[in-house]
Amino acid sequence: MRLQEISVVPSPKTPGWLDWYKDPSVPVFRLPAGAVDAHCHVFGPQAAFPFAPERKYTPCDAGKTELASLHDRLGVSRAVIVQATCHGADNTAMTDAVRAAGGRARGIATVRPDVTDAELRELDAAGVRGVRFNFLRRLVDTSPKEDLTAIAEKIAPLGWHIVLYFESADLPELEGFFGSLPTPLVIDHMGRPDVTLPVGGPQFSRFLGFVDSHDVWVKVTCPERLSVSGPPALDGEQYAYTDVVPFGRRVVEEFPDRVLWGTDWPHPNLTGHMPDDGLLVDHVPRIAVTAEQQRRLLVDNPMSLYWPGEGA
Ligand code: 0GY
Repeated sequence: MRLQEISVVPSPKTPGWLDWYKDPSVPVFRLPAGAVDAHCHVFGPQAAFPFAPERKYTPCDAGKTELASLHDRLGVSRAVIVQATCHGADNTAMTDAVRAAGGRARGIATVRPDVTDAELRELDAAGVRGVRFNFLRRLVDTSPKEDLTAIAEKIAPLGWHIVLYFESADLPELEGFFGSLPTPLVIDHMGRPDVTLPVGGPQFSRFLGFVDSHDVWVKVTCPERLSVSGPPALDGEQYAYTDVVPFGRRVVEEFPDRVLWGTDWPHPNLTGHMPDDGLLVDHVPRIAVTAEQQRRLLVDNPMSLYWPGEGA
């Protein structure tokens, strides 16, 4: 059989998978010029960039073109595209999207411990500035700590950082390991707090203490993923994700120079509801209440981490 006759049958989406919101509202809050979406993903498209055999879910397609349109609509200028677990350690969909943005995107990769220096240099040239270590068992098979340490030692000389994704309940067990890592750390989604617990309670205080005593940046992202109160009622009366606001605000107030914001588009693995990305932008002034806090969160902080030395 000739190669062009072999057609790859696309995998069906995971049952219950919700596609990204097709017609997001134009946000009421106007993002400042140069705003960065520091946490988003691309999925495929599957025909061009097949998903990894070891993935734990099969998403819908959500490619670089759709991501760029969303950013135009929301008023986002730059993006940090985080390798999604459905692509395993094949970073080609992500690097293709980063390259296509012509210097206005950076990437976070997933690599294996046997990654070579030449491969890392190639990722760096494409715009990658970090790797992600994922500790969510529903997303990945857990990697041995020795493997993660080996990766950390290989990427440190490039000036990259490590993005950590974990559940708040796992922080006590993981924080010693995190503290041993040789690079700056970036924590996804505020370490996924249980927002039914008090913001001043032991769980979130432990997280804030960890941030305070290490070289750590925090993404105040994913109110839609953390919220128990959920999106607004259909009559639009209730503000979306109210229960997450005190957590985001607390982090922004305590660490104004080390917070990052992002959409998390296309919002993997949400089964209850899919957020209107316009509402996620409107969440920003609830947690960063002053113009100064907003400028740091949306522009200055991500610029200094991902585009050091460049003006917005
Ligand atoms: C997120 C969160 C999730 C998924 C992934 O790479 C991924 O598959 O990041 C999740 O399911 O909680 O940051 O997008």
